[in-house]
Amino acid sequence: MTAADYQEKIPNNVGLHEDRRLQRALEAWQPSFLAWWDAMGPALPTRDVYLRTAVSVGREGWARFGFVPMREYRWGIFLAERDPGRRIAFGEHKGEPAWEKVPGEYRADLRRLIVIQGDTEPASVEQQRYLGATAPSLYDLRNLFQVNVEEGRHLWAMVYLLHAHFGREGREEAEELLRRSSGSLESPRILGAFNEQTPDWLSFYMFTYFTDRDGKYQLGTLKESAFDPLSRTCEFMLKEEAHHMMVGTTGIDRVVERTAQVMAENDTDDVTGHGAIPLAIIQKYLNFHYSVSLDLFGSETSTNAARYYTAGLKGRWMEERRRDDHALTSDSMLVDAVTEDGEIGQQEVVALLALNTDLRRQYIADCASGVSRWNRILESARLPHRLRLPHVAFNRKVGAFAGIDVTPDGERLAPGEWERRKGEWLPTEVDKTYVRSLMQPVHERGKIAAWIAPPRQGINGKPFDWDYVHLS
Ligand code: BYC
Ligand code: FE
Ligand code: FE
Repeated sequence: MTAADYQEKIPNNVGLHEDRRLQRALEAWQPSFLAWWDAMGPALPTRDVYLRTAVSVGREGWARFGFVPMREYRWGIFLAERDPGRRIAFGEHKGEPAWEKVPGEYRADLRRLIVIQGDTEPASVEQQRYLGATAPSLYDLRNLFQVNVEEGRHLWAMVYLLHAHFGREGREEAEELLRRSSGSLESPRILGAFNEQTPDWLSFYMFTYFTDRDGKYQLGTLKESAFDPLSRTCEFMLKEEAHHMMVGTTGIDRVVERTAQVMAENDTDDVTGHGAIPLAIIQKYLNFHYSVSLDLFGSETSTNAARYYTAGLKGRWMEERRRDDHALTSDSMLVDAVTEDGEIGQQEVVALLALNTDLRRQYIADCASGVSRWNRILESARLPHRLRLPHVAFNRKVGAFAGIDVTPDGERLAPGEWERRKGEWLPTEVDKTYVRSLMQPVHERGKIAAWIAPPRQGINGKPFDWDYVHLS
């Protein structure tokens, strides 16, 4: 049951051929998707790319690798295997069988969650559209395209749920997902970070490290959903997400490694003369991507999140490993807050209201592991410099800290000071221009740009020195 039927127009393991109406609806959406891909997807012309394609959902061999023209990528619909005995793990329906259909009373909330999730997927492809033209190597170019096609598949995953379970409204939402676009003034993408630019490869690695990681945590909570098709979809998406994390983590590793090498060899912090990226600029990019990604978790206290949880729509990270009543009506939690006299502090609230904070904290701990990793690279180069995560209140636009200005250390700034000093902490036009000046394409097999170290490993057992992408 798990292998996809590749004879079909839309590869799937959901028995699409058994539901003619749904199949026709998705087949009608497919040309819109391709038109969007042509207009908003990767701009660099290629003949074919060495890509992973999901073909099954089993533990082993769920994907196969091969050269494919990107436009012919088989974006398919895959749900993790169904557990017929699955029960709801939290909220007021705890212990009841998971739902195969959307309960009427939760239709609007579920639709909203699926639309928000679906909106981010094509947004990231749009943000990364022009990066191919400046790839530091064919290996990196291939990874960019792998991320792009999989985010395209994640869009398919959400569109499938909308078409299969939300009727006409779902079909309209599916059209809207292709109509909004990243950074547009008239119809922007829904969440802030997805309207920012990803103009260079340092931004791309930061995005895949910090913003795709929000995806990991949000998908992890939707995987707990009582709505079983959503749960199974997210479970499978998480498999692909691991590669996106790898691209970000090792991408930043390699930038830091190269910078550290130039610093150590030349005994200087100013690596610009050697075509590397100064640590100070890396830190500013980190500050930016981390803080806009923190915003993606919503407000510290949220009645939306409480409602989703009580209804069983969205759980917690690792819900089943938590040792509490999974209802959270009597527990309390300390959340970040700004006190009445304007100090950064904490406030005690009912745990149910603190779910965004709970998830954000899990995410922050995970982000910190990357920073330790990059600091180990600096350490082995015998450099005293260290990278760090800025304070949780730094540069926030959503939630308790949206109204205050603080330094990366969390110190309050006097009015006007933020405007004057933000260039110390966030990338300035000068920084961005410098980074962009380094973004010269290296599209030759086995070669790599001077601002980044080569990867330790290639893809799927292939060496770094391999023709991962055939340009046209
Ligand atoms: N920008 O009650 P609150 C991924 C809105 S990434 C703009 O705290 P809630 C991926 C909010 O909508 C994962 N607006 O919000 C990564 C609400 O509006 P209304 C994406 C924002 O609902 C890389 C109001 O402010 N998936 O997969 O508790 C590449 C009050 O907020 C923002 C999901 O997000 C923002 N940043 O939490 C590709 C999962 N934040 O109701 C893909 C689904 C909040 O007043 N989404 N607002 O009109 C959710 O679970 C929740 O909606 C949120 C927000 C966590 C996003
Ligand atoms: Fe995704
Ligand atoms: Fe992703």
